[in-house]
Amino acid sequence: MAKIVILTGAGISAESGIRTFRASDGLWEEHRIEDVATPEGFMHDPALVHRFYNARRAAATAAAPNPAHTALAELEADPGHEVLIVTQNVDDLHERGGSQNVLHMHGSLFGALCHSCEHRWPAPEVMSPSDTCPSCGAQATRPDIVWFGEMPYRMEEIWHALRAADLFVSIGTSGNVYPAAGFVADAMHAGVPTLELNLEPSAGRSMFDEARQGPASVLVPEWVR
Ligand code: BJW
Repeated sequence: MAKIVILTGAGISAESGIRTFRASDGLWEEHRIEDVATPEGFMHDPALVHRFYNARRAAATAAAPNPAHTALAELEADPGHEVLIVTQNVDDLHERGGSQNVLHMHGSLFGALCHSCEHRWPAPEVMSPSDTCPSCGAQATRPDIVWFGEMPYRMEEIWHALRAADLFVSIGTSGNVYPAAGFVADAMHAGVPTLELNLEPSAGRSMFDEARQGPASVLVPEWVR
């Protein structure tokens, strides 16, 4: 059975109407990374950070999976393949598209985390700085999101899967944020073939064995079927 590790980024959800980060109309055009995507930004102005993630949670809830998400679910359902989706995305469109083996390395909009006792629970639609942790009662709740300077989730598991893979595929990511941007090099060093599917060449394009350019809703179903 072929083991396929698939890294996805904001580009796979773009055609579902979810904004990417680094495009000219991307989220980082309107928001300073330091303000909304670092622990320091959260300590400085938790209300601002909650507003940013509340708006993105609402946008993700209103969005629907596109043909790229559903094609990956079809691939996973094929008994000839063992598929692991490692997503940098904090939306739930892979799951709603039918994928089951999904690892959210940068966390989820739909999770809340207590930074006092590290308890996790489903996030309410709207979070605010006055929310209290259902476990310890502290007024120390934050979205369960991996910010800059924090360790992405389940890295050992990801590296292990990468080394054991028969194919590594990267979809809809600019290759600017580590450690995900380093997965192509990790795969290459392990002798795993690599493929990129992206609207434009990523920062790591030259390391991929093959790269195809175009919208994910076209490229991914074409590759899967
Ligand atoms: C389409 C499309 C369509 C559009 N079809 N495609 C120097 C060297 C190495 C590392 C560092 C360094 N300095 C600092 C660091 C560390 C830092 C980092 O990488 N910084 C860089 C800026 C240099 N990384 C971290 O801090 C990470 N933690 C860490 O490193 O811990 C230590 C560690 C040590 C050792 C091992 C392991 C760890 C944490 C990073 C957390 C990232 N957080 C964010 C925000 C939180 C989540 C959220 O709010 O959603 O995650 S940043 C943001 O970028 C978000 C994304 O997941 C991430 C990646 O973005 P993505 O998905 O690639 O989106 P875009 O917009 O960049 O690209 C979209 C792409 O899609 C484009 O290419 C388009 O062409 C394409 N596209 N439409 C197909 N229709």
